[in-house]
Amino acid sequence: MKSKQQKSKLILWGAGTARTLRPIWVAEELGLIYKLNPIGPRTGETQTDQYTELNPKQKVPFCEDGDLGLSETMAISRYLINKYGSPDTLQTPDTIEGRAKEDEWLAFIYGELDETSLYVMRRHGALASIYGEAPAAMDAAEAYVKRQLNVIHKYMRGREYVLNENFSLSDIFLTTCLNWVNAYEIELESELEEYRARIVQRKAYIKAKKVNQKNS
Ligand SMILES: N[C@@H](CCC(=O)N[C@@H](CS)C(=O)NCC(=O)O)C(=O)O
Repeated sequence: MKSKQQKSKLILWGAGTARTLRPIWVAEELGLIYKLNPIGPRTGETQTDQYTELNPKQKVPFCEDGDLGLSETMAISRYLINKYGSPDTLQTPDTIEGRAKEDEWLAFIYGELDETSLYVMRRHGALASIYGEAPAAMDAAEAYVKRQLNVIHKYMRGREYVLNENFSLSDIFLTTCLNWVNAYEIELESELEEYRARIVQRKAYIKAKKVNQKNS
């Protein structure tokens, strides 16, 4: 595979979570050479002076590429695609309208499914000893997940990928969220489960999943 990457200066930080999987998956789709520092959240590894200097948010994932340091799953993934993507691998849509549709779905999947509902369930479920018990928030977040899934289910009917004919970053975000939904044993409509099951057969996903397990 022809790659725009000359010499590997790419370092990805973080492993073991749905969010750390995303930039690793993107890097695998792009065929990039990278070093993974598989630090995990809540292990103390994000709190060291060295890491805090790199990422004052003390969170994973984080990416270094030469002089550039980047946090935020979406920013890292988009950067890698914009810098190293190609028509053979992954690309940002090339029209303003296409990019707007990608923004729309990424914002919806990340904002509504990930942060507003699935992560709330994680914080007040498995991580309740840190973030506190909140049964009402858990119930509301689960109901909210189901509402967002209904929207996605209707939209995805008859579609191969989120953005029409091309596999894109939106599919990476959606699939990682659908995996998360499965892990919480929330029922998925059969079309969405079929979509998820199809996407997770991608070679790059299988490799990324293995790499991301390093620290879990
Ligand atoms: N908005 C950030 C969220 C990153 C995030 O919250 N990461 C979690 C792991 S999934 C973390 O590092 N938690 C450690 C902490 O909050 O101390 C992104 O999308 O990258």
